[in-house]
Amino acid sequence: MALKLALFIAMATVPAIVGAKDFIVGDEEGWKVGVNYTEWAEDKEFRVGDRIVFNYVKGKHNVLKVTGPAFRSCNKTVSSPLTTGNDKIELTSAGRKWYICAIGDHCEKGMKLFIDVDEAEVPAPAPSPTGGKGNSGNSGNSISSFTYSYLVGLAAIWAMVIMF
Ligand SMILES: *[C@@H]1O[C@H](CO)[C@@H](O)[C@H](O)[C@H]1NC(C)=O
Ligand SMILES: *[C@@H]1O[C@H](CO)[C@@H](O)[C@H](O)[C@H]1NC(C)=O
Ligand SMILES: [Cu+2]
Repeated sequence: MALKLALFIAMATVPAIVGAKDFIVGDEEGWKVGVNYTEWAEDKEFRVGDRIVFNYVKGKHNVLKVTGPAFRSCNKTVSSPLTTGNDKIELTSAGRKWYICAIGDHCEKGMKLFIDVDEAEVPAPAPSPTGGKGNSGNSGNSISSFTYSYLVGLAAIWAMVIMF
C-alpha cells in the first residue's frame, strides 16, 4: 500500500521535474473523422520531449507522418503508417510536424494534424562566455527551481515514510 503510494507520488513528481507532457490528440474524442485538429492544437504548446498520443480503434485509422506539401494535398504515399491504435510519438526535434490518417478519404475529411514544436525548456541556462551579473542571476533562479523540485521529491519520500 505504502509502496504503491510512493510509486504513485514518484510518477506524479517526475514529469513535474522533467516538464515533459503527453498530449492526447483530440482529447477524449481521440483520432477520428469529424474533429477539428487545428482547433485542438491551437491553444497548446508542444515542446521537445513531449509526446503526442493517437488513440483510435485499430484498423479503422492510422497515423502517417508527412511533409507539409503532402499534408496539404493528403498525399498518403510518403512513409509507412503507425497502426497500433495507441500510437505514442515522442517529439524529438523542434519545428513543424504534420500527421494524417492514410485510410480512405479521412485526410480529405479533415483527419490531419499540424503542430509546431518548440525547444524544450532548458532547466539550467547555457553558460555565457561573457559571464557577468545577469548570468549569475539566472543560474541562481535555476538552482532555486531545481532545489524546489528536489524538495518536492523529498516531501514525497517523507510522505511515504509517514504512511508506514
Ligand atoms: C477548424 O478550426 C480552424 C480554427 O478555428 C478554422 O479556421 C477551420 O476553418 C476549421 N476547419 C473546419 C474544417 O471546420
Ligand atoms: C506524393 O508523394 C510522392 C512521394 O513524395 C510523389 O512521388 C508523388 O508524386 C506525390 N503525389 C502527388 C499526387 O502529389
Ligand atoms: Cu482515419
